[in-house]
Amino acid sequence: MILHVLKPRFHLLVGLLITLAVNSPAQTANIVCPGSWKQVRNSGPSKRYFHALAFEPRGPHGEVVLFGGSDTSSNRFGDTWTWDGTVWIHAADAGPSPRAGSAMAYDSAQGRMVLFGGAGVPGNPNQDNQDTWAWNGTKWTELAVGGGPTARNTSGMAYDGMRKKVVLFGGGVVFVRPELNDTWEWDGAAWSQRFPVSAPSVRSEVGMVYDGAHARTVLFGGTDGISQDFGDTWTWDGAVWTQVADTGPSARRHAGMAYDSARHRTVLFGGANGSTGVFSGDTWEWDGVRWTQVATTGPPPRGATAMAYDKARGKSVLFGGVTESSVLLQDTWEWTGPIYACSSRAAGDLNCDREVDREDLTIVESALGLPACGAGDPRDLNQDGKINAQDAQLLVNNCTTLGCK
Ligand SMILES: [Ca+2]
Ligand SMILES: [Ca+2]
Repeated sequence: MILHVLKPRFHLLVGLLITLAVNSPAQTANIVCPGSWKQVRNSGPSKRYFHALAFEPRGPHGEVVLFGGSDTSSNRFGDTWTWDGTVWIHAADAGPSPRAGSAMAYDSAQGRMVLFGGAGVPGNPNQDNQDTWAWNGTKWTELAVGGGPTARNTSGMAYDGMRKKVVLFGGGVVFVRPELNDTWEWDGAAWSQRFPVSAPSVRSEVGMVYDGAHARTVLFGGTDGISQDFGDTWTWDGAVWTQVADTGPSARRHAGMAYDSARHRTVLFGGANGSTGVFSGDTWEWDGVRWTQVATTGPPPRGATAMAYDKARGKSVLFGGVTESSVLLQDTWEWTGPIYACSSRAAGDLNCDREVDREDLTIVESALGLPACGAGDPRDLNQDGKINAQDAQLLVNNCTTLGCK
């Protein structure tokens, strides 16, 4: 839900814990080199929260796309920005009506960004939208579709690359309770509602990403919009929602969440608990089985933030949000994730999948210029104490698959 209501609450965990069988157990939860946050900008899009953020691969690299959001006086934004790792570019003002809490994901099969819903129509910032839009890198086009999800805001959305579907879950309607827990899929042309036998409880402001290594959409937390925030983790395989954890990050709504496809990790940062009023600044990673807290410091604690993984540069990008004292933010941060231990590691295999390939090269490139974390830093292939271009070249020489260079 868009409106923040802080109320006393009690915590209740529901559901059955089922542990996923994972077929790539070589990467362990032990960290060899810690991750690091870096603030890279404090300008660009105006300060805001409830904005949408997602990565689009385009041209030789690609960029992170930001759309819309709100200030704390319910002034909605309809601007589109792109982040290329160096600068924010104001890319468009035309497009979906100014709004907050849109859901956005990049549809790789169609080669375009897809956006659904959000709160804000001309003259009424609290009316929810039911429209579907596509961003082609230059402009927004409204896709003419009938049916589809009802008008709503703050749904979860992720792109299932294996099944080539945009998955949408739940959300809320301003001033209306309860929140929703319906599951929908967009195939590039039409929305279809799915009717799984079970699903996460009604909620909005979840974190949702697609975990390509496990071929699952991952959903974390959210709020029922009344009295309860959640700390449970679920996965969707296209047919079944399964609760896979009830431990990990504390109960919260609207954390930043992104999937690091090079390191095969879902990254979560911050979020707020509307009942306790606690705003978080912790960083966690999900490996398909369990959550590991990987940082306690970094960006200041915040809620209603957004995060996306920059696949070209191997970093998770965080922008904006709101602090516990209702101060809006416009800072940009990048997370270079930790390196985990492998049960046995071939030189250059940084994500422990027994291949030395483009993913591993991305991991080295994301850390260029950093000092090695120690004598055993697997990114420092020439062991000169620095992660540098020589390491990237050595890794390319070790490549076991085509397309590494
Ligand atoms: Ca690898
Ligand atoms: Ca080196």
